[in-house]
This record gives sequence, structure tokens and C-alpha cells, in this order.
Amino acid sequence: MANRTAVVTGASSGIGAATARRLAADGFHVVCAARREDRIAALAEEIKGTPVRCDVTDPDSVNELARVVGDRLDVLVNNAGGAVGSDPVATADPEHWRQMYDVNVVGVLNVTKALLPAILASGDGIIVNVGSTAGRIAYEGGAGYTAAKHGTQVVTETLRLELCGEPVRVTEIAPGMVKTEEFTLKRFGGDREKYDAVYAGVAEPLVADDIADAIGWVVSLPSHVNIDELVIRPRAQAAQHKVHRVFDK
Ligand code: 8X3
Repeated sequence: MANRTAVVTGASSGIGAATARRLAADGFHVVCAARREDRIAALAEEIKGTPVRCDVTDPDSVNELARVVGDRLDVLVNNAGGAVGSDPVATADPEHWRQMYDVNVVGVLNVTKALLPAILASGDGIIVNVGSTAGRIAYEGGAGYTAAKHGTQVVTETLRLELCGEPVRVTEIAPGMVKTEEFTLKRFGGDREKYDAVYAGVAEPLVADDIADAIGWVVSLPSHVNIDELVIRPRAQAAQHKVHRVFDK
């Protein structure tokens, strides 16, 4: 696998950082893309990758990422995304919704457009979009995020149709409950109590490494094997509203 290159967006924390580490362990040179330069510089040093400051919502920033990547790329993991706010539709902030659409949908568009020529030039590429179980169901207080993640799901499906016949696989990884501090704290505006309530009594939520392992597996499969979508939940979460919680008496 020497000389094979991967780009991971949102690589500064959580699933993105874990995926960068996993792909590096699997032999890829990993381009770590995110907005926070100090974080990706440290990560890239650790895994002998390349840090690139990148805001996926900014086409100029994404063009700079494409310039650094050059004319050949094997793996693109569109991981940058996130939730902002948890208000019901009746009181939701449209600006939060715009931000979520921008990063979870338009961000995937920007990065995919910019890097697709390099992916195709590899002759055997794969694009992995990190979606969510929120892209499959609805839940109270989640409409802005679920709408955006349904968008991620549909864009992925569309891309697979449009690229059929080209030497590139297209996959969506759809995680359920993953314990990633930044994601959940950001969603709740830093409210630690709300954060704690999400995971309360759940002995083993998924962690970022679980999702990174799945991405590593999907990437490692033979070229003719395309995992269209992979929904991954912790055993304790049978469905969005069906979570097994155990509390001390
Ligand atoms: C995050 C999963 O369950 O919070 O993408 O919607 S959930």
C-alpha cells in the first residue's frame, strides 16, 4: 500500500482524527484537513502525514487542499460535519440550519468536486462520506441536523449513480450513538448537562475508533466490492429512541 494517499476532512478531532490514524496505520499517506491548524499539525506529525488547513465550506480553501493533494488520490473521507442546536422546529434558528446544510452537504460537494479528478486518476479510488443514523429517521429537536444528514445520504447515493462505470467506489458510513465530546457539546452549545444526558447509563456507546475501524475495513475491501452504506450503532441502541440505560440504585 506504499504511496497510496488518503484525505480525511474534519481530521482535527473525533471520528476524523481516529480515521486518519487508522488509515496511516494501514499504510496510507494521510492528508489531514481541518480548520484548526494546531490540531492537524500535531496529528500529521504523529502519523507522518500532511496537514492542510481547510474549511470545507469555503471553495478557495478547498482548492488549496486540492493543490496540495496533486493529481492523484486513492481515498477521500468526507468526514467534516456536525450539528448546531437542538431546538424544535417551532423555535429553531435558521442560521443554525444554514450552517448545518453548509458543512454536511455543500462541504461534501466542494471537496468531492475539487478532488474527484485526482480520485479518478488513481484508477481505483474510494469516496467515503460520513453520514449518520440521523440521515434515516427523524427525532424531536433534530430537524435541522436530520435534514442535513438526509442530504449527505442522498448526495452519496446520487454520486454512486453518476460515477457508475468509473473506477471509484462510493460509500456512506452512518454512525448512531458515538461518544465524541466535541460533536455533542457543540450541538448543545457547550451545555455539559445535556451532553451527559445523551450518554447517561449507556455502558458502552461507540467510540471514534469503532467508526474508524469500519472505514478502514470498507477501504481495504477488493475494488469490485462496494459497501453502499453501513449503519453502525452500539449494541445498547436498537433504534434512535430505544437505548438501554442502566443506573445505579
Ligand atoms: C449523530 C447521531 O443519533 O445524534 O450523527 O443523530 S445522532
